Amino acid sequence: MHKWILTWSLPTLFYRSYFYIIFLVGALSLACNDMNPEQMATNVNCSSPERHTRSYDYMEGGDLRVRRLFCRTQWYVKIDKRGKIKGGRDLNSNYSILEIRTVAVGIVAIKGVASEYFLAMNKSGKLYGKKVCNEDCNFVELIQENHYNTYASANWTHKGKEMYIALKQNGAPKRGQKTSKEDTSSHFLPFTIS
Ligand SMILES: *[C@@H]1O[C@H](CO)[C@@H](O)[C@H](O)[C@H]1NC(C)=O
Ligand SMILES: *[C@@H]1O[C@H](CO)[C@@H](O)[C@H](O)[C@H]1NC(C)=O
Ligand SMILES: *[C@@H]1O[C@H](CO)[C@@H](O)[C@H](O)[C@H]1NC(C)=O
Ligand SMILES: CC(=O)N[C@H]1CO[C@H](CO)[C@@H](O)[C@@H]1O
Repeated sequence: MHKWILTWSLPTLFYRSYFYIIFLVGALSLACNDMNPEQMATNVNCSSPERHTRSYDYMEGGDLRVRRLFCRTQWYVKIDKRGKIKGGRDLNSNYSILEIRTVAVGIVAIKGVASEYFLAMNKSGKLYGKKVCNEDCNFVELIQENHYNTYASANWTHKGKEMYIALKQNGAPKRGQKTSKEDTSSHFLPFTIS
């Protein structure tokens, strides 16, 4: 896979085309050529980064970034020790330190470093922590025109609409069905850990 193909195609990455791009990668990859695009998106084993070490370093930090995700509603995404997802403001808390791993082109898995829970969204749009990563843990990461990142479930939609990771004004996670990419509660900045 030549790097220029990725850098060329990523700026034009739309919601509807990411499966196509995954298919393109899948078709070129021996390891995955027996999978259809949806399986590529969902059958990602997040605990074995070796499978996806091809160079997807189009985003700062490459395959694995350790970040705090700061929501435009002024909360950090926090995964507490029992795997509960909520907004936090305490910068001394390790529960808001997240590993953002690229698991396929444009798709990430987000893991709380201290809790060791993955951030997951179920079919109903509920955010929860999951010890063993499955398709609920895969999110499509996009940089929006306003320079904020959005994270839409790679597996679930609601009535054909994407469901986003979002934190409400009070810090509570927002139901996926009620989110949109325009809503400030779904806009995030990935901050490096100082
Ligand atoms: C994921 O990969 C790890 C390490 O290669 C392996 O131990 C584990 O069983 C795999 N899990 C699944 C669900 O395939
Ligand atoms: C946070 O992580 C640092 C470095 O791993 C560790 O020294 C510190 O004790 C942790 N703090 C808490 C509150 O867990
Ligand atoms: C999603 O999680 C919520 C809260 O745990 C639960 O009530 C709901 O049944 C779950 N939905 C699915 C489809 O698993
Ligand atoms: C759109 C999509 O990929 N949906 C899949 C989500 O995960 C479930 C359970 O593995 C599949 O049945 C869906 O097809």
